[in-house]
Amino acid sequence: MKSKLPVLLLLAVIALGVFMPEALAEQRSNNIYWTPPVATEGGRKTDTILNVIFVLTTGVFVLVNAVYIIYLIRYRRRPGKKAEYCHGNNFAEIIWTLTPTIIFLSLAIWGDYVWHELTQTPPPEDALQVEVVGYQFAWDMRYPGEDGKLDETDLAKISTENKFGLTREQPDMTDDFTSTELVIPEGRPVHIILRSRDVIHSFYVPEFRLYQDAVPGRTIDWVWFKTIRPGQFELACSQLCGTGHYNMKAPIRVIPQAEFDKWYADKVKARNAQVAALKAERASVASAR
Ligand SMILES: [Cu+2]
Repeated sequence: MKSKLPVLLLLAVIALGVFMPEALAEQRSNNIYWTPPVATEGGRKTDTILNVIFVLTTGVFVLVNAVYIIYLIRYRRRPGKKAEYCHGNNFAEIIWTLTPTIIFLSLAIWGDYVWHELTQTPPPEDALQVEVVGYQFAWDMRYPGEDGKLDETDLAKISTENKFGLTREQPDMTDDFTSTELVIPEGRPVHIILRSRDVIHSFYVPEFRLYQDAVPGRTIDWVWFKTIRPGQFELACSQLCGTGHYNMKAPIRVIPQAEFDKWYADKVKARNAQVAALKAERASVASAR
């Protein structure tokens, strides 16, 4: 008797796919069988490759199976029909070897070109620099303050008092401000300086088609992207980094430039006030001595 196990397994897998999509993708209510709508220029390029490969493989799949089924029926064993011997066809063999070779090579070259473009091209001059630091179990963003650039850091200087490892003499006097959400002006290149304070984390935003590990002891400075639409996204750590990993996330807000400018100005103002208060406090302590 034939075992029914493979059939039962197949049915179970199909049932999982049909009845459980909500459980697997609780954030998404539509289009759950495809990638989430893209939100960056680079992501569009990645998607084009993905779509072309998908169409290509679907076409080949249908074609191969159609030929297979046609031949099965047409050349099946029938009474009175004798099998014919065929040694092969050199021309046909050259064609079906060359065609996939050319397709595979083109895909590899194209993919490599886009990969190079997305990861090896330096960010544009006008890119907004934001440092994103992962730690167990949250994200810290550091934005350049009034002077327009991020203060220098040294990984060896990271401590509880100096959590970004700033090299300046009084790290708490930095003009840079921090944020627990990643706020991005729409359409402007954003250059992410990625670091980790403890273990390996991962900067993963599906809508940006962006995935990069943050490795302790390293400063990763090649991630940059340009958004193409406003929206609310989520930065979720994508490397199992400990017990709180499931909750290691930060909101991402892509907003129009004007709205961003206002948010930014408010943050700079608040930071400057903090630094001024700190300065005054220090001065009064010094004069009391
Ligand atoms: Cu993590």
